[in-house]
Parts: sequence; C-alpha cells; structure tokens
Amino acid sequence: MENFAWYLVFVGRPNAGKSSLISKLTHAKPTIGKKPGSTRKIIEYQLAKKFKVVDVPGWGKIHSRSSDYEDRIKNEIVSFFEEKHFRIPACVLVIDAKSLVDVSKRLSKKGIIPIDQELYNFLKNMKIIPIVAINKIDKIFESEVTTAIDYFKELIDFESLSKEYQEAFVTVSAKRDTNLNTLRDLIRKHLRKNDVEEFERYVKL
Ligand SMILES: Nc1nc2c(ncn2[C@@H]2O[C@H](COP(=O)(O)OP(=O)(O)OP(=O)(O)O)[C@@H](O)[C@H]2O)c(=O)[nH]1
Ligand SMILES: [Mg+2]
Repeated sequence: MENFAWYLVFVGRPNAGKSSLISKLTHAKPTIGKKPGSTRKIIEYQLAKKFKVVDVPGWGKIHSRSSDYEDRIKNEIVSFFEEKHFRIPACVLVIDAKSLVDVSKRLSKKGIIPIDQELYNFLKNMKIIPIVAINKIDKIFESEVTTAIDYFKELIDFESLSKEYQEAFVTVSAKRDTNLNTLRDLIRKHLRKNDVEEFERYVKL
C-alpha cells in the first residue's frame, strides 16, 4: 500500500517557471529547461516522511509535441488531482506575467491565458484554494505589473471570490528571487491550516 503523504503541488502552463520555483523554495532538484516541456511527467519529491513536493508538466499546447502528448499529460494531471485532492493542502498555480501582459495588449494569441483561467477553475472545483504566483515579473515593466494582475483577476471574477481566495495572490520572479518570501509565507499559511507541520523544516529561502 502506498504510504500516506501530504502534497505541495505546482501547476501551470508549459514554461511558466514551476520547476524553477520548486528549486528555489525546497531542497528538490527538478529539471529546469529553456524550452516548454522540460518536465515530462508528474514527479514527486519526498521532502519529509509524510510530505512531498510535486512538479507537474506544463498544461497546454507545446508546439514541438503532438496533441497525443498534450492529452496524455492532461489525463495524468486530472487523475492525480481526482485521486489526491484531499491530500493537497497547498497548490501553487504558476502564471507567466509576460504572457498576461502580451495578451492583455493583444500582442499574442488569445488562446493562451484561458488555460490559466481553466486551471484556476479546475482547482477551485477540486475545493483547492489556488495560490496564484504570477512569475517572471523581471520580464515586464513595473508599470505593467498591475495590468497583468488585473487582467487575470477579471478573468476569474475576482470580486466574487471569498477572502481566502483573494488573499492567495503574489507576483514573483524565480530568476531574481523577488517576493519568494511572500510566496513561502502563503504556502506556509495553507499548510498550517491543514496542520502540516513538517513543512517548516523543509522550505529554504
Ligand atoms: N526571466 C525569467 N525567467 C524565468 C523565471 N522563472 C523561470 N524562468 C525561466 O523559464 C524557463 C522555464 O523554467 P521552468 O522552471 O523549467 O518552467 P516549467 O514551468 O517547469 O516548464 P515545463 O516543465 O516545461 O512546464 C527557464 O529557462 C527558466 O530559467 C523568472 O522569474 N524570470
Ligand atoms: Mg518543469
């Protein structure tokens, strides 16, 4: 029988920076790559006896891969959440800030951001409060940060959400270590609420 464990999960579109954030926040050493699709399957890293961090492959289209690949990944992710959602006290939805700004300015294809929106609603339906980490803010101008956040908030009907959902937003840069403390604190808060004490010892910053 599989041993019981709590999971801290990172999800998001391909190349959003999930593996990079895991590498900055924990002792796990996931594969990080320049091109989308670096993480090819769900990988669980044991951080403590009953605590794992989970690196999930990017959800969404990858140009160099077939649609079969995309479907297989989606099925794998959906099954993981269906099976384990009650053991996921904290889940970080990583979003690429540059894509948010580009789409809001109509500089890139519209089809991209609805995937972030779809993932947000997917987690919400699983009764998970998504911790939204808008990453790569080093790639946008400071004046664009609000544009990026507001654009996403509008998509998920932010105003209608309860306080605990609204509080789980942070802009970060895994590259420059910006606001990683705030993200760490949010993760910690979600884990504490679920009495996952072991986390304290295994998060580095
Ligand atoms: N400029 C910048 N680049 C970043 C940041 N975070 C990650 N990257 C880069 O983005 C690329 C993708 O990073 P990963 O951490 O592999 O992204 P991922 O979401 O795990 O990607 P998949 O596993 O392919 O879904 C790498 O080249 C990282 O160095 C950031 O905050 N700023
Ligand atoms: Mg990855």
